[in-house]
Amino acid sequence: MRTYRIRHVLTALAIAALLLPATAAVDAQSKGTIKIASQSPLSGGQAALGEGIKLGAQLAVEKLKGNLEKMGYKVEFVPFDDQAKPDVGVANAKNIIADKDIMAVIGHLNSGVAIPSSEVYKEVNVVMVSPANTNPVVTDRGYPNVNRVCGRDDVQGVVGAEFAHGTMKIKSVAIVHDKTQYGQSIAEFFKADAEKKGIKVVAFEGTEEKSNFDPILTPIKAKNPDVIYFGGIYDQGAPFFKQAREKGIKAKFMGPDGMDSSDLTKIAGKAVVGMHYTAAAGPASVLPKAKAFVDEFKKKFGKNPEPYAAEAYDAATIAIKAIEDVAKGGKKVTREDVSTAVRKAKLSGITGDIAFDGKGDRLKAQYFVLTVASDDPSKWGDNKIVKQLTIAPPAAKK
Ligand code: ABU
Repeated sequence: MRTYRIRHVLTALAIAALLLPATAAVDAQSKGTIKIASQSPLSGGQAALGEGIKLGAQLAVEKLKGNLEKMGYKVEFVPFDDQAKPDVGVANAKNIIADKDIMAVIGHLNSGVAIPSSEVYKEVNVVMVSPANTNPVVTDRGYPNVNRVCGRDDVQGVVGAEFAHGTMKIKSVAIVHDKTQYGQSIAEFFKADAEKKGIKVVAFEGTEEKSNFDPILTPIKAKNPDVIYFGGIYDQGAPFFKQAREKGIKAKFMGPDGMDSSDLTKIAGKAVVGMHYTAAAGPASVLPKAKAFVDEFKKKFGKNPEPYAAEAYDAATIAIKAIEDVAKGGKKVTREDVSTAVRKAKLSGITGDIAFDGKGDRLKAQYFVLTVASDDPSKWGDNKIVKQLTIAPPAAKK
């Protein structure tokens, strides 16, 4: 009788032991998987900024996924490498929309990649929150699923021209761009406003050349402009400026936020010390609420966050909170509902207050003019802010 009882109890305990963990596991993931993707260049010459975007988004997902997990979701972060190439971004975007668990994309770095990729996201309403894409077309298409937490080039170009005219007092400029949707467009915005202010544009030229800039620099040297402005990204701008100095060109150097990476000084060294560049987002080192982020980023990844990493953190935070809001209602989480929730989101983020207008532009974006302070890449965060502005996006054209 006693043996029977013991056996009975042991059997019951064994069944409970088998059932309990299984039940707990089902509870933790019973609602399925939610994935948040990033797209940015993780290989090639622009990987410094692209990796920063990935890591900023990853940090936010890791820190903030707890509430969704408590609700029964498994949360995953899935980074994609767009290689700064439009065709690769679009191919990744097709894979992203095919994975029905992906509810949001944080990206891209390059507007020329974000614009065609977001045409794909739009097909199924996957929300994109961009940390870095500044070309006006990104949001001017009026897509309900496309948003950005950074500023716009039609404002950034004017901020640069205003600084060149009002502060630097320049009389002439040579403008070179990289022929991309971003680089050519920011160069055109800068040019239009510089001309309006009476600055003489002595050259305006596009190039895809990456290493030998002599054919472009020789005629520019002959024209002896006060400033050379490069509309593009640092991986091309850095060797361009380095060769300009090596050639004995005395002009001051300027560029847009595409120059905003520690790799600019890693490649160009002393040639770019003292150059001015505009930024369409705040340097994390001077954002009061980003201090904990900077410390945590350094501790976890062993390096400083590159520009746009903090914006990627905020972009991912908005996406996670929007998913949470949809899930809280007890409804099935759909891409459409997440997209709607992101557009209505209000976040007191590490880069400041974020809310979007009807087109997905940040209501009050920050713009900066900075001066490169040192040829030491580890001191990129110490670049001097010489101008700081908060500007609303231009009103939508009717
Ligand atoms: N805005 C910096 C990255 C360049 C781009 O928007 O294409």
